Amino acid sequence: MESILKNRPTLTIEINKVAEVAGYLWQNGWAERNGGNITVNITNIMDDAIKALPAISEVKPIGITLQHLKNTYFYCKGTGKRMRDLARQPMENGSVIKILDDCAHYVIIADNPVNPTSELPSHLAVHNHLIEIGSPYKATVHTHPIELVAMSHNKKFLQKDVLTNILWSMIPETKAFCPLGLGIVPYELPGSSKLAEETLKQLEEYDVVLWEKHGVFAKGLDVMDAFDQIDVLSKSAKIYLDAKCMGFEPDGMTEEQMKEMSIAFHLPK
Ligand code: 2HA
Ligand code: ZN
Repeated sequence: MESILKNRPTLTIEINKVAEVAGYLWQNGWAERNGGNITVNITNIMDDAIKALPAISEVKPIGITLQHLKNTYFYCKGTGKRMRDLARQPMENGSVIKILDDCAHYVIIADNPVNPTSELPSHLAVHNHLIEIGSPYKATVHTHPIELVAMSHNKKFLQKDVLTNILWSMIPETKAFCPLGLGIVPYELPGSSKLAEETLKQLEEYDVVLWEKHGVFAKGLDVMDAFDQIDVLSKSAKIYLDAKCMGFEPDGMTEEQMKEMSIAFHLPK
């Protein structure tokens, strides 16, 4: 069967972005084995020919009912698939799914019957909420950034906005490009509905949340935007750790310097 990407430049651009980001996650050492997930809401770039495609899987339950996902379409990384493979072959290591009328089941429609990510309920719950509030955000990324996960092993960093303020103060760009900061989700079992619920709650206030001793979850306008926010936070975490490795606690920018940034860049916090 021919790929649905053929003669569809807009869809191809979005899927190529996913592949590019998957490569960055692997190169950064954030995506060991099958670690991490990416989902993108591609509903608004589906044409009638795609919508008419037959299912290539049986009808599968999502596990939860998500009222706002009726007849929506998502590209999802495949469960057990590697980011480093997805970077080269996005349609062999991920698939396009359609959510059915009951908002509780889905089918795979293209290109291959690759089962979607084990974190599907949490990713789709976030997309459901984004649609509900009329958000323009279309992408979610989960990955395992080394320095941020390392910092999550210290309770003092897990108090609300402690880590946000440290990371913002390491380099001016971080506050400018991750203006909402970093939310915190205390440890929960991977793939669990509790993890999904807590993530959803934190994402009301933040674009990126840190899962204690596990990784981060980000939402963005597209997959590049979600990646960029994780990347700037990770850069700050590296600077903090480099200073600690040189044997000192970094001073960080002063409160005044951070306030000056907020005013100059019209930042919300
Ligand atoms: O899908 O990272 O948390 C692999 C994971 C689950
Ligand atoms: Zn993970």
